[in-house]
Amino acid sequence: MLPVSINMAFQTSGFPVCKFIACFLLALLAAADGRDKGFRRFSPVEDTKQKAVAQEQWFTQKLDHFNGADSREWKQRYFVNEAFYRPGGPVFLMIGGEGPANPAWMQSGTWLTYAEKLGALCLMLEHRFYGASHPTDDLSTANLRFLSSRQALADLAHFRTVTAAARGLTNRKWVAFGGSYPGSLAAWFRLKYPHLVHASVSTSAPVHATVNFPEYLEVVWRSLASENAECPLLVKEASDTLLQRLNDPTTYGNITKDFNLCSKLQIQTEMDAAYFLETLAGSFMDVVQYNEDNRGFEGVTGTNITIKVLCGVMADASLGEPYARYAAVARLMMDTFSVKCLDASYSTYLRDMTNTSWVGPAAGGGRQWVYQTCTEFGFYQSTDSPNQPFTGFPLEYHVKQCADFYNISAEQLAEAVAQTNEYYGAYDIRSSRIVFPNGSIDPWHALGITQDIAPALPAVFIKGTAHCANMYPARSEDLPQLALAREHIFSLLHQWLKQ
Ligand SMILES: *[C@@H]1O[C@H](CO)[C@@H](O)[C@H](O)[C@H]1NC(C)=O
Ligand SMILES: *[C@@H]1O[C@H](CO)[C@@H](O)[C@H](O)[C@H]1NC(C)=O
Ligand SMILES: *[C@@H]1O[C@H](CO)[C@@H](O)[C@H](O)[C@H]1NC(C)=O
Ligand SMILES: *[C@@H]1O[C@H](CO)[C@@H](O)[C@H](O)[C@H]1NC(C)=O
Ligand SMILES: CC(=O)N[C@H]1CO[C@H](CO)[C@@H](O)[C@@H]1O
Repeated sequence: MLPVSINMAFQTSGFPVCKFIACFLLALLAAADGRDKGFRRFSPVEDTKQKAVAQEQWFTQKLDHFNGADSREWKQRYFVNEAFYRPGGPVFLMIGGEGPANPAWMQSGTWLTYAEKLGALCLMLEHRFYGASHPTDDLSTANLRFLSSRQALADLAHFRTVTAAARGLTNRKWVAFGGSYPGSLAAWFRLKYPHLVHASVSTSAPVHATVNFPEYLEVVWRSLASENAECPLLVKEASDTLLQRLNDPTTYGNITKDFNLCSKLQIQTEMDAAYFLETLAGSFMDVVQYNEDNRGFEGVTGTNITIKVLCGVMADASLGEPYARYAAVARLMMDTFSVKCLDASYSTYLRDMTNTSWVGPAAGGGRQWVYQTCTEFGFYQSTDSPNQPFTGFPLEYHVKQCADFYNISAEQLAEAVAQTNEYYGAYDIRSSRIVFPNGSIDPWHALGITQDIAPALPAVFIKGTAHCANMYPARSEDLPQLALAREHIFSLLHQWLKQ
């Protein structure tokens, strides 16, 4: 899944499969547990119960697929579920993303119900540089040059080829699955390696790279408004008030108290203000992105905090002016995640994001994913549009992080993003047997395939659902259109496997 926003404050969501984090929770968790455990929720794999069920296995992988003279190797983690396999059946490959691969997906999830019906062998490969898949000694910027979607696709191709030969599955039909960034990888795997992948389910996939992504917060506005038209207006009023107060240092004592900050608010640069404002906005971004998704099985907590709950707080006049209600939302998030106080300092974030150790505070995925945004995708959820509810974290704030963390300039970033679209085709992807589900509430649909490109490249529109909703296990309270979407995707797979 794609992070809601990148700053560390928000990176929590334990979605190995569907992530795209928000930062708020990360900040919260970091504050609660000390920096070294800040990414705790990135590591649900540590759950011993899950470990017993889905045994981890290791695959010898090349460090650099694009340099025949470099023979260095490393071990990549993967998981296997053979329970549904019937001889002659297809092979399903779940693609890992920008966090640890979570073995919960080897026990639940819609893809397994498809596997059961189709007799598929199920595999999940962790993405290089995330989780326990460490290709290099550390996360230095020099080493991160081996982190890219192209290297990841080549990992998948090599894994697919060698595993198929070893298990006698070379002539089986392989189907790739992924949600969010791995959803894009699923589509691109089929695009670039059509001889290895028969079909792909590319859920909530942002296939179009873009440096600036103000549309994200425009969808947040619409998703909040779909609950209550006043809701985004109240959020806007609150964030404008807060921005004004940031210009007046005499208010900092009150702000520190209102938002339960760990230490007295200090605003020395525009980066400090932007980081603080983004951290607070992140709670809304996170909640909207995952609204009512059935994520509990992944070990995610706080799933009962929905758009309805946040808009309920924003509408509660008994709490005071909108600014006070906004502060109440931040405290509700802290209570929900048992966090004592909020650490929203850019200098702490900078220190964490430049720590290159595998046990460092941002090694759960933050340092790696932001590197990928700076060198491949952009996706910066800026406040540059007038039609969104927040204030104060413009594109420049995001772009400056590329320079601060990795010495990557704005020009390099722009060129890299253009190259990504040139290489994969963005919205003009041409292939076949790829289905693109998208959810109308999910802000990431703004960069996804939302119209059928061709009969063999269909979009599946799910009105009212959030990020990757169709991948989570079905439950009785699911919207009827979500249940229909799952069936529709199944019938496409069923049909494509006969081709
Ligand atoms: C801080 O909050 C108190 C209580 O709400 C208020 O009386 C006071 O004027 C505020 N101080 C500033 C500088 O805004
Ligand atoms: C969410 O669930 C937790 C734990 O079950 C509960 O303590 C909390 O009050 C709930 N919050 C809301 C807003 O429903
Ligand atoms: C990086 O993080 C680790 C774990 O928190 C810490 O022990 C180490 O001192 C940090 N390194 C630097 C350079 O700050
Ligand atoms: C940053 O990059 C520029 C060129 O892209 C280079 O000249 C400079 O030495 C780099 N700075 C550091 C600290 O690596
Ligand atoms: C929100 C969104 O963009 N939905 C689109 C998803 O795809 C269908 C096509 O199947 C479009 O009709 C929707 O507009």
